[in-house]
Amino acid sequence: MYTLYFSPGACSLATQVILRELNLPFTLVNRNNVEDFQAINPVGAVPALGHRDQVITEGAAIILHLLQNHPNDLLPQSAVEKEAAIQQLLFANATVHPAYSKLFFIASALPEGEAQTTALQAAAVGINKLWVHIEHILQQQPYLAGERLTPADILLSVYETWGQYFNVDIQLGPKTQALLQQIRQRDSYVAAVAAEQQVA
Ligand SMILES: N[C@@H](CCC(=O)N[C@@H](CS)C(=O)NCC(=O)O)C(=O)O
Repeated sequence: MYTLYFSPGACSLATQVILRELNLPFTLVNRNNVEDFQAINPVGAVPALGHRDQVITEGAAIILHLLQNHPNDLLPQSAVEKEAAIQQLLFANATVHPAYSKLFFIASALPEGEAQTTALQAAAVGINKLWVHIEHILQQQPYLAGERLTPADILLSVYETWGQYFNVDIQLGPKTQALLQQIRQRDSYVAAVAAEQQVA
């Protein structure tokens, strides 16, 4: 049994979707309900995954732990496809996520006004370049890592929702929009969103 520490709408939503895709039993714990969350993850971030006496942190490491320890269709067996899936997982987690994190940082670090608007727009330019790159990939293949769904697609579906919180113009190409919509309609994604709402 796993324990997933989450924050509503955060990147931990993607971890929960993957737990559900793998049919794994888990308990959801809202980070805000933990008295001393830093004792669980010293850097204070979600996701954190409790398992037996251990806590695993870092979203990509958690996902790889789950995929390597449980049967699944999300991590291909062949070396070439597996490498592509891991590369795109890290592209999503280590490139796209930080690009969106800039928006949150700017909004909290700068007071509302011209400087904040300029900085948010500059961050959005960087994000849009990534979505152009993603659209280019999706014009050639149905999923980010090739012919099948891998965790990168799920991560992007969560990250993209964060743009709505900021007054910035983030543009997605048609293939990207279609893929994200398809993922958000999966039973795992719908159930994960509902479960977050049920845990106060
Ligand atoms: N590199 C970390 C980043 C995690 C991260 O930035 N989580 C955000 C939510 S999406 C968070 O918890 N931010 C609040 C904080 O760091 O205190 C990972 O991939 O797990």
